[in-house]
Amino acid sequence: MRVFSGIRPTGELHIGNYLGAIKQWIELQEKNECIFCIVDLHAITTPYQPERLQENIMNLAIAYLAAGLNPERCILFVQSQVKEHTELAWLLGTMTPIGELQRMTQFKEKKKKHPEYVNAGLLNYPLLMASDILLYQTDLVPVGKDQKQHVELTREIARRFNKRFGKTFKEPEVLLPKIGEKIMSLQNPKKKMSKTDDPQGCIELFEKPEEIKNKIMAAVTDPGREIKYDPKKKPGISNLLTIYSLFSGKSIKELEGDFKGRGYEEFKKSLIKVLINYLEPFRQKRKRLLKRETFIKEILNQGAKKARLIAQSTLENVRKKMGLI
Ligand code: ATP
Ligand code: LTN
Repeated sequence: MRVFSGIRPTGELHIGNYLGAIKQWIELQEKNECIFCIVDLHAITTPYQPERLQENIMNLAIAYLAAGLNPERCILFVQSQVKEHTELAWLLGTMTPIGELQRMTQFKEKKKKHPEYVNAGLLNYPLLMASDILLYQTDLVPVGKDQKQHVELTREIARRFNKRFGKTFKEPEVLLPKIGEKIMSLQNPKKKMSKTDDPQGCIELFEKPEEIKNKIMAAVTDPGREIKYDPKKKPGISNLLTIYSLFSGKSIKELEGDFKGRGYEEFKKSLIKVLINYLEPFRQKRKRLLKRETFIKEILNQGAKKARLIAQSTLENVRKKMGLI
């Protein structure tokens, strides 16, 4: 199977990004043909600092490697290094009704959040994402739940194109994790954990042990003291149980049994230990990678070369079908 996914270089990764996306990627790379992208052209659709963009790109590349992506088993590259992405996005835009873009939840949310910065790129964001996916004839797109709608739109775009111009694109499937498709903020368990929204509600992938401790101890819990999974009545504890389960490999049922009658504080202290132990190797690996800039740039350049070959072949076919050659 061909697998494609990407993350925007907009800041430090958090455990929501890891559990929703990267953890699946690491497993998928063993048995599939995987392509993972740093989507810098998507990152500039929301307010950003140009002088920090290159640093964010490098940091995300380091995060991918530190979390376990293996450049010998997958293609890693930066979106803007493969020009075919923007060309295909333009072509797909000429056959996508504006209404379909305007009704995307992410567009509506970002519009509300940055009313001063509602640019055409933000509206066209899903076209570029569809182009990322379709250029590589992708079978599977492993993402968190918030991105499901974009993948569904991508399928619709592929179907419409194939119907009008003849079979050109594969229709990709979204792949959501069985649990952890939406990790919630520690400060507001009704909102998703987000790297640009609230840093206090996020545990970063490379967070210092001391900070992990502070943030978990300060995490919002619910009335009562029972450790029970019930997302409606106990969203705070249910979110922490999900996180605990995914990082420890124990089922939620098992954890409910283990912590029966033991209260929130004891549960949180145990979760802190689990998180610190799991994330420590990532921190160590990142430290080593920080000193290897040339090596990382070389991985990204090689990745872009390989990606370009696939992208060029799809784009040439698209241009032909649309009457451009
Ligand atoms: P931003 O705050 O910049 O919008 P983000 O934290 O929402 O960023 P993205 O770069 O949009 O993260 O997402 C990268 C990947 O992580 C996507 O596959 C997305 O679905 C997944 N993801 C993001 N947040 C969560 C979350 N809270 N739970 C599960 N998966 C998530
Ligand atoms: N929109 C996604 C990032 C993204 C992506 C993609 C994910 C851009 N292109 C292609 C999967 C496949 C997000 O997480 N915000």
